[in-house]
Amino acid sequence: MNKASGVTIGAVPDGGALQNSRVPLTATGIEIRKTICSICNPLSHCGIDAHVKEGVVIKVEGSRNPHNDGTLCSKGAAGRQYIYHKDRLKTPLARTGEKGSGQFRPISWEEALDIAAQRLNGIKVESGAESVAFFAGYSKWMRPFLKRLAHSFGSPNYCTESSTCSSAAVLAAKLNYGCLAGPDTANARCLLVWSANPFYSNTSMVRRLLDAKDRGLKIIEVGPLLTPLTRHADVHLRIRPGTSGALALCMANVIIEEGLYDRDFVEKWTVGFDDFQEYATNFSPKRTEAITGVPANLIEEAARLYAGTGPAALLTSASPTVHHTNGVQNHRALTALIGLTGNFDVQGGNLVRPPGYLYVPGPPTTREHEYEQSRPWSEMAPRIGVERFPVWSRVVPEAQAMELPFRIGTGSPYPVRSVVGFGLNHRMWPGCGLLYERLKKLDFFLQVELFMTDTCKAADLILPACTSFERSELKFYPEKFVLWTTPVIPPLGDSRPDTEIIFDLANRIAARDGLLKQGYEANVDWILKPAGLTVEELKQHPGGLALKDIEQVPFRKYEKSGFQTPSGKMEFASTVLSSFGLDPLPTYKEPELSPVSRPELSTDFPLVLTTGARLPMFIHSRTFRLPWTNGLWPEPMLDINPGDSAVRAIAQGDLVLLSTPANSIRVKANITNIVPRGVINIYHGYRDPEINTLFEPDYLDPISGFPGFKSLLCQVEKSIKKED
Ligand SMILES: Nc1nc2c(c(=O)[nH]1)N[C@H]1C(S)=C(S)[C@@H](COP(=O)(O)OP(=O)(O)OC[C@H]3O[C@@H](n4cnc5c(=O)[nH]c(N)nc54)[C@H](O)[C@@H]3O)O[C@H]1N2
Ligand SMILES: Nc1nc2c(c(=O)[nH]1)N[C@H]1C(S)=C(S)[C@@H](COP(=O)(O)OP(=O)(O)OC[C@H]3O[C@@H](n4cnc5c(=O)[nH]c(N)nc54)[C@H](O)[C@@H]3O)O[C@H]1N2
Ligand code: SF4
Ligand SMILES: [Mo]
Repeated sequence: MNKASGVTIGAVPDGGALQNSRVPLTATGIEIRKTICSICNPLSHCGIDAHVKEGVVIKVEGSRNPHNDGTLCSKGAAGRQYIYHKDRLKTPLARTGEKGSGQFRPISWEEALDIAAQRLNGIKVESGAESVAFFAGYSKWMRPFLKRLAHSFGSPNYCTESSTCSSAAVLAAKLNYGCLAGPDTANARCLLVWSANPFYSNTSMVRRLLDAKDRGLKIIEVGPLLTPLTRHADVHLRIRPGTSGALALCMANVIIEEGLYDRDFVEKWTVGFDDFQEYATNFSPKRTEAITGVPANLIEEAARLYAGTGPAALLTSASPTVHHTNGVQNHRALTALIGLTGNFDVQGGNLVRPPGYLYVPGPPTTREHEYEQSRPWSEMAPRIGVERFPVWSRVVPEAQAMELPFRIGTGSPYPVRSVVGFGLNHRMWPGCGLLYERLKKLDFFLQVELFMTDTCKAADLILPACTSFERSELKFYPEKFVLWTTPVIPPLGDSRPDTEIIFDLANRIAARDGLLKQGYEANVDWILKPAGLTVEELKQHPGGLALKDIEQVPFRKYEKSGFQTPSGKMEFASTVLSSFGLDPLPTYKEPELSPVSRPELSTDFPLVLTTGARLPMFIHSRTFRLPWTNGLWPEPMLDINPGDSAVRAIAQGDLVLLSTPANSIRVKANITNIVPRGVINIYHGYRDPEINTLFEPDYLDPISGFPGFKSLLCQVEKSIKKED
């Protein structure tokens, strides 16, 4: 056992690699090496025991650590197909043909980095550093370093995939409380799951959830779809997509009317309650049933259960409540329930935890955020998105990437001439064809990727990145242990870790940043300083270090330090929104395209479309190319309720035409009760057809800039032949 300054550390309990394996190791020359799977999100990143022979991964198994306890999901189990896929990029490539033609020539790293430096520094001299935007796709591990590189280069325009994920929910929570507060499921008596399906999206959470259920946890699920969670839920509120705000206001109304709210907290620690209370009276259970489709008695039951079974926690997700043109206000309305019922920062409610590292909440504290921003905003040009989404720019320390397609190719207020993308996938954007066309117009598009994707074809220069098996990274786990991985195999071909590319670029385009000059490990040490950990020390423990004796974070911290909002209190009426001339209350507005807001469209588009619900074997655009995962769900299909298919004479597997006001695609129909009547569900990430062509590129929430991926109008018709 070791004592670092912040925490006590010890080896992570491990079932033992040898025990785990059925392979006779010494006789075969097979070694088991520890790494992590980073195919999906940072709350997962399961530990892997990689069986390696002669530099090749021949098998993967889940590490028996406290996080994934020997398990892997279908995506992780297909890890070898991911690492060794034929589309892996293995050498730097320079464009030779027309943009988009896919014609490139292999070049050396030296030449590639020189080209990058010459172009980026040239554009900076001609048009200012802000003309270069830096972007990180779904991968998070390189983000702190990329952000620092962008700011040290002088550009405020660091942006990420979080322009469509998570940040809007964080923004909403910050407007209300000044910070996020996550559910304390282990100690809650009631869990209100507002649109999350951890069975598919966060599998390592599920064991803990089911354990809590066994202990008597009451579960309320909100969401239009039937999910594996539904059978464990005591109440399921099956709302029409995009109406969360109305449902939450109605629950608040019931809770206030029945005196189930926490008067003391509300009086001492909130502002705007009277206006909120009055506004919520517009949402009677009957009227809300008409808006949301949820029976009035179920809404009342859920409100009483949540407010009456304290402590109660609220579990939300990164996207379904905020993938709407009314997303931020919806999310504000539903997170307001936490304070209203006195469940804020109390045991078994929603806890404020110190920020962890890379989206994993909890101690120990690091200097990640201090590290990232090497230059204050005031010393840089205004960020992309600041004019259209000023609230975003006030609260979220990034540029809003949904504005990129509109800003490239215009000179106002300054030109955006270059993009440096780390895993930029244009198909993530609504109306994604526009961004692709704009990327082709850039003076210089540099893309760092694992695979030769469609987006790569628009690039001038492509640099090959490697997978988590081939690199070193720092990983904290919610189960209070930390890992520093070392490569289990050498990078494939000439590929390199993203961080190596970032630090090599830094030497050429941000040479004045003394810290970046010191290299990757020194920078991680700098970030880790407050935790009392070092890379060197972590290297000695490939299975991970348990972080023990971490100081218990106190509850009700606001009693000492207030809330980090302008008023110092929880804000039912947001000071920030009102300062931008926006409605301070979490008012409910219909989605821009809904049967209520656009009744004139209802003949042509009578159904509501929700897109992108998660499937267990896929993650975004990543695992469709793997035979094992693809074999589990080989064909893109839309989900349609039997009632809606019957009136259209659609049979299971029929080819149908799915149309929205923006576009139409052809796809097969899957008839299922997973979707309620009047709602169509389609999964995202397939390449053909690409569902993000069904949206206009500016179908965005005016507060956050998030796309309305989960509420749109559509029609489904039987498609007789391909040409009709
Ligand atoms: N296997 C897998 N796991 C993933 C991902 C993946 O692609 N594949 N993606 C990761 C990422 S980036 C994210 S953001 C998360 C998302 O993770 P989750 O949010 O847990 O998953 P979803 O399936 O998108 O949505 C969950 C539920 O939200 C409900 N819902 C849909 N529309 C609405 C609505 O309008 N209002 C309300 N209240 N509910 C609605 C649906 O009932 C749906 O079942 O998953 C992460 N994990
Ligand atoms: N219609 C619809 N669209 C959606 C959504 C939806 O629900 N509906 N969900 C949205 C949400 S919540 C999200 S999070 C986004 C996700 O959107 P994306 O960012 O597009 O997600 P991915 O396809 O996982 O990753 C992008 C690219 O990163 C590359 N990559 C993977 N690992 C690495 C690495 O280590 N280094 C580098 N340099 N590249 C790497 C992958 O090969 C891939 O091409 O999609 C959004 N789009
Ligand atoms: S893809 Fe699966 S195995 Fe890999 S980290 Fe996510 S849940 Fe774990
Ligand atoms: Mo996401």
